[in-house]
Amino acid sequence: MARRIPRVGIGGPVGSGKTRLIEQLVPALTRKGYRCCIISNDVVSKEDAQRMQRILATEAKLMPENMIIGIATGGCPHTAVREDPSINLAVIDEIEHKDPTLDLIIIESGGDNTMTTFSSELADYFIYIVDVAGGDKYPRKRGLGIESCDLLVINKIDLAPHVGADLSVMARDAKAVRPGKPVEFVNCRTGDGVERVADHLAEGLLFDKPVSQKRRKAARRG
Ligand SMILES: Nc1nc2c(ncn2[C@@H]2O[C@H](COP(=O)(O)OP(=O)(O)OP(=O)(O)O)[C@@H](O)[C@H]2O)c(=O)[nH]1
Ligand SMILES: [Mg+2]
Repeated sequence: MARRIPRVGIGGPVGSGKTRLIEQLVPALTRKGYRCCIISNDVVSKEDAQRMQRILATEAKLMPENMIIGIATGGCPHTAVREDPSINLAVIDEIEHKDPTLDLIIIESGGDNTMTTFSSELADYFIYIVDVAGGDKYPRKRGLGIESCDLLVINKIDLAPHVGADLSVMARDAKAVRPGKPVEFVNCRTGDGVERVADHLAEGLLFDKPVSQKRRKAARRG
């Protein structure tokens, strides 16, 4: 049996910044020595996967293009990552056989409502991302995603003054609805705060041990 590569699921409402977060997260994780693969789910298109292939593979050369896979789920976005994750699991099975030394598989869910969660069969760590443009009421209005995720990411903080969102209210409410669980404020256009998201992954899922790096060093030693 192939080794189970750690997996992080990223969910959130349509347009909250899931793809931009991955575009910033992969360089941050690469700097820490981790090698990643991406699966991007969407309902009908593969636009996000194609964008990331261009930005992360062709331009930044951080990973091979075939390590960024688009899935057009053709139905309800959370079904493909929770009720019936079989398409995603089949793709992961292929990846685990192709390159078992990868450190992390990042799975983007299609944009959905506030009730998105991932099947534990599919993801080991769950990031839920919302943006401030929906208003500072978001955290206190709750929802399965916000309450159950391992890390809540609040994106587009640059837009807060333009939409009258008070970040301190969001921080206070997030703390109240997710006692003891982390929240990070980020700007995924500039990358501000994304290093801290990478730190959470390193500490909470990858345990600061880049498997690929250790194996590469061992291979060099002979
Ligand atoms: N101003 C600002 N815009 C952002 C930020 N993050 C993302 N965006 C913009 O928001 C839009 C949506 O971002 P995406 O990353 O595509 O969002 P998504 O959640 O992947 O969207 P779907 O996959 O379609 O649900 C894009 O036009 C981004 O450029 C941010 O921090 N600030
Ligand atoms: Mg996207």
